[in-house]
Amino acid sequence: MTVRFEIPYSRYLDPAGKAIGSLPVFATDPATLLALYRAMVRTRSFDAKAVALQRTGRLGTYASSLGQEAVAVGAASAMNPQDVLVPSFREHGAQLWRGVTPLELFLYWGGDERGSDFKGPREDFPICVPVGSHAPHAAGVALAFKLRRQARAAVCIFGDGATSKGDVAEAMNFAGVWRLPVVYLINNNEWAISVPRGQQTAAETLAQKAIAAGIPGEQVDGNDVIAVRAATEAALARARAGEGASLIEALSYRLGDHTTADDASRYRDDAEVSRHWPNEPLLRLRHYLTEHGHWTRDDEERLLQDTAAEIDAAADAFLPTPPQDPATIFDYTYAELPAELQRQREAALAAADAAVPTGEA
Ligand SMILES: Cc1ncc(C[n+]2csc(CCOP(=O)(O)OP(=O)(O)O)c2C)c(N)n1
Ligand SMILES: [Mg+2]
Repeated sequence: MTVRFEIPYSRYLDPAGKAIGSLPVFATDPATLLALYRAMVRTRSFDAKAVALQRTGRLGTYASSLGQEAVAVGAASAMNPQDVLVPSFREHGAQLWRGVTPLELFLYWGGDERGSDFKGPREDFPICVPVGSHAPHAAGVALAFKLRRQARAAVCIFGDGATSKGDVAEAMNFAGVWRLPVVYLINNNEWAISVPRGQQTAAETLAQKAIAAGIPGEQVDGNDVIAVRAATEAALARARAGEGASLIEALSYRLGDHTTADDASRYRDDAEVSRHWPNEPLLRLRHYLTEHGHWTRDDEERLLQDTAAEIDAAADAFLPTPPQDPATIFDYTYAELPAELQRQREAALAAADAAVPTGEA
């Protein structure tokens, strides 16, 4: 018997902001589209400020999401508040949409554990820097929802590079067998630091990795926030209906460096980046909104001013925050600290006490 599979692809707005066919119901409400646009602009504004703070020595290494705002915002906007976001390190747009504050994100990227103690989405997971290691955590969250018979789902976002990790394959396999309410979303930004998508895997699509796990897999235009949201909504509806896990591959592009510790010009052609700028996600939604009479130049000016003021105020609140006690790096992983770590914690405290103040030097 021959078995055939296919990987569908969807897009609603082309790069010029023209609708291709009919839009999903949520996208026929201008207020919804305006909220998505504002959230993407707010994310870009946050990214710009974070990079500026790092460049002036006031923030740790930072991973900008420039050009990939639609992936994060599209996904988060499809979620219910009681769902759980399990992000990696480039989903600021999703976290901000969910109610994580710019101040919390600055604290986190400034190395302060309090930045992960979200006052808003209490059950959302903290940022996961180890590539792909949060995919099994998301399956665990989904298993808990299933055992408790709750109509909730987990949304786990990771990059193209993460799809080569065993953790991701194992998590999807497990989620497939147990029909878990989890949505795995790939932000395929075509690069994993200096490894291009073509060298990441010989597979024609990343979405087809779903086939081996026995879950639906699809591709969407990741620069079209409508397409990302529509696909995530459908996957979440399946999850809540007991139909199990899904994999969505959002095709986007990393317009910036990998992080502030990277210089992409050493391995990537500027011409390639320039070719991708016209596809970026804010532009096409702005074109669409302007074309349909929902957005003006004044609206744009006001939004840029308002978001800059909000982000600047968060930075002003972050900068004078006194650093945490160094011993706190031991405090948030274990309910009861193992003896060896307890010993290290005491040594860290003693070293901090012994440190001679260096004054203004
Ligand atoms: C387990 C692990 N190995 C290596 C790294 C170093 N590292 C950080 S990001 C990254 C590439 C990730 O690429 P991708 O999954 O495409 O995500 P992107 O950074 O493009 O968003 C690597 C190798 C890490 N953080 N964790
Ligand atoms: Mg990548």
